[in-house]
This record gives sequence, C-alpha cells and structure tokens, in this order.
Amino acid sequence: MTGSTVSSDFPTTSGAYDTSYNGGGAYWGDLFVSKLDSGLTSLLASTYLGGAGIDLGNSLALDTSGNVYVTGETRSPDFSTTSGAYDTSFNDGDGDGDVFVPKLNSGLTSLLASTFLGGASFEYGWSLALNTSGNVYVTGWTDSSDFPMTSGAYDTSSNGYGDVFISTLNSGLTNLLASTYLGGYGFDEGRSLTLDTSGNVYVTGMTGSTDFPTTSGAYDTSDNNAADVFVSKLNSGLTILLASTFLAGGDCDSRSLSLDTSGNVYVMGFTNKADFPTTNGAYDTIFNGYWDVFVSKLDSGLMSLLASTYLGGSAFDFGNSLALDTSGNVYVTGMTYSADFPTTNGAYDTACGYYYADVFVSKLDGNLSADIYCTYSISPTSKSFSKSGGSGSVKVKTSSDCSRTAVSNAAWITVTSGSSGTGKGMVAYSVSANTGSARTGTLTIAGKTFTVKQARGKR
Ligand SMILES: [Ca+2]
Ligand SMILES: [Ca+2]
Ligand SMILES: [Ca+2]
Ligand SMILES: [Ca+2]
Repeated sequence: MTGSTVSSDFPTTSGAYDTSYNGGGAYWGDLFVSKLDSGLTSLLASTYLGGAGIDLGNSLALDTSGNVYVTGETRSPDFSTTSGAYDTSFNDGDGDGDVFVPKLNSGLTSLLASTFLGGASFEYGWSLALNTSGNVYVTGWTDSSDFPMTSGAYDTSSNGYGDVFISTLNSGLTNLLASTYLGGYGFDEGRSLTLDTSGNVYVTGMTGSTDFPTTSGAYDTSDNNAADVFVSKLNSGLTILLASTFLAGGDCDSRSLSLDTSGNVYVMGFTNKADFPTTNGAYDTIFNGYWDVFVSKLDSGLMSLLASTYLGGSAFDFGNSLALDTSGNVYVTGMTYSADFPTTNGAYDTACGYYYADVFVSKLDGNLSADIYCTYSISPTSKSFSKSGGSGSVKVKTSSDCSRTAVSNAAWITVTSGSSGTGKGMVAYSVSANTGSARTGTLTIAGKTFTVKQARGKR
C-alpha cells in the first residue's frame, strides 16, 4: 500500500530504503510504501520516500518480479531520482509540484529507478498500471502547457484549466515512450487507468469541459454541464482515441475502473444527481440522498451502458476503489456517513458509526444486481436419457426479486425455455439423440449444476 504520512514514527522495517521522515507540511509529508502478509498479521517491509516538501503516494503497481512502481505528487525538489532516469530535475521554480514515478525492489530496500514527470506548473499522478512488457502507464492531472509530450501522440497541446495526461515510460524509467493530453477547455482530471489484454488504455475521471473529446457512436456524446464522468480508450501507443464517452450529467466524480475477462468496463464514483443513469434489474435504481456511490458497466467499445446502479444511504456516500474477483463479482470500497447504508445479514459490521464516516466494503455480482445475496435451489439435480434423447424440466426456487439464468454447457443439450427469469420458475431443455459413446453434460441453472447422462448410441 502507499499513501502519505506526517508521522516521524511511522513504522518502517530494518534495512528499508529510507527509515527516517524527510519533512513536509501539516497534513502531508512523505509518502510511504508498506507491505503486509496476506493475513495482515505482520509488516514485511515498510519505507518512507520523499524529500523536504510534501510528497503524496496515490497509486502503486507491481511487476511480475514483485518490484513496486508508485505514482503521486511531489513538491520536493530534493525528491530522490536515479542516475540515467528520464527526468532527474524538478520542474518547478515556485514549488507547485511534479508527478514522480519511483520503482522499488519487492523488499523495499532499494530504489531501483526514480524519475520526475512534469512541466513548469502543477501536476499530480493519480493512477498507474503496467503492460505485459513492463512498461508503465501513468495518468493524472497537469496544469503545465509544457508537460512532456511525444510526437504523433493523440493530443500534444494543452487545452486549458488543466488536462488529463497519459504517459508511458519503459520499465527502467529511462525513456518516455509516449505521452498525450486529453481534455477540453475546462478542468479535466484522470483518476484511474487500466489496460486491456491488447494493451489498449482505459482512463476515467472527471471533466468540466463541454468540448471534452468523445467518439461517434459512444454511449453519451453530449456534455451535461458541470462535472461529468468520462471514460476514454486509447491505443497502447497513445496516438489514437479509440472510444470516449461521457457517463452522466453534472456533479459526479469518477474514482476507479476495472475490466472483466470479457473486456467490459466497470466504473465507480459518486454523484449527487437523482437522474444518474441506472438500468432495469440493477441493485438500486433510486437515488438515496446527498451523494451516492454509483457503479456502472459499459461494453469494451464504450457504446452501451450494460448495467448501472446506485449504492448508498440517505447521507453522504463516496466510492473510492473497485476491484473484480475471478468470478466477475464486483467489490467496492469507500466512505459512508449513512446510518442506513445497505448491509447484509451476517456481515462483519452492520452498524454505522454515529456522526463520523465509516469505511464500507460491498460486493455486487457482475450484473450489478443484488442477486449475489439470493439463494437458489433446483430439483431434480440430474436426469438420465436413453440414446434417443428427449426433453425434461427443472424447478428453480428463489425469492421473488432474485433473477436467474439457465445455460447449457454441452452442444447436445438445449435450453428450450426459462433461460432467464425472476423468482421461482421452470427451466425446460431437450437432449439430442446420441450416435456415439455414453456421455455426460451439464446445465448451469441459477448457479447450480444440473447433470444430464445419456446412454451410448452404438456398440
Ligand atoms: Ca516529504
Ligand atoms: Ca511541475
Ligand atoms: Ca482542460
Ligand atoms: Ca447517499
């Protein structure tokens, strides 16, 4: 993990790269990088990083060797850089700050590489990710018209009031491989970045620009005034804007995005709008008050809103980060002031602290419905057929607001009705005649496995 500390007694470990605090301001001082074991029982490694000024760590990523890349913001001209790094000199006369990208070994004992990234004005890095070659992609906000750009990049000139920047460096942090602005005449900030399996770059953040670039056919190409969420997709070389869309109207902010294994894009942030777009069947389609978290799912081309839900209670609810598990379930974390924030039976802590905000952790299914908390049963759970095949049906039991699907996992079994529905119901299927050896296939009905066995068709 990374962040910022003003504590001179922040826990560090023996032999760590930097075990002493370097100074800063009243609220932010040095960044820290710390590593705990998976059970969170021991501090495996922990180090300070920074100079005499304010240094903030905002995001980190690991390479396949376990080396740690960090990005954030430094206002320390003496921030440590390494010989041969892309930019070893601080770019501000008046101390506004630069983006930094340091790389530490997995034991946090040595600074393998470290570079500044920035121009004459203010900028900060919010998010970074590595591609399969180990190149580092960084996004954030820059107010510098001389932020380093590369020739042929999508947009090499700044657009006013700060823009999103997207930059990529080689794994040794010695070369700027590509760098582009993204934005319009207003404030535009990149908050979260991820890469798909082809190396394309997805960025989300907030824009105050009515002329923020969108692409033809995108989900929402018309600015909705005030602060809008945007989601944009560039090629790996940062030369082409492949897709770009607004997500919602005024006063919303985006914090995190992630892709599922099909390449669909999940975006999470918060909004104070009762007309934020939600979809039928989503967990919560009605705004709950003040600010709510939103979670939205777009296709990989950013053309359709596949699912979208609110999450929150009657007070302030802010989302901060989102991650998917290997089954496609969505985990969201953030902060809530709502005593009625939705919790589930048997959860770790179902009471919200009074007056002060609590951290929340929520889990939704990939369709952003509440079905993850539904229970299902099917009967029967198997059936045998002769070589001539035939048809059958399966009864599904669940509560009335729980949705269910039925799919076949074998070409010779066909779902003939009940492939989707809500509440209890029947699923019908047919089995083809068998001309080969005995076989077994399955249907997945409401997450349960229904087994079909069929006798051999010839001797
Ligand atoms: Ca510092
Ligand atoms: Ca700067
Ligand atoms: Ca701008
Ligand atoms: Ca709320």
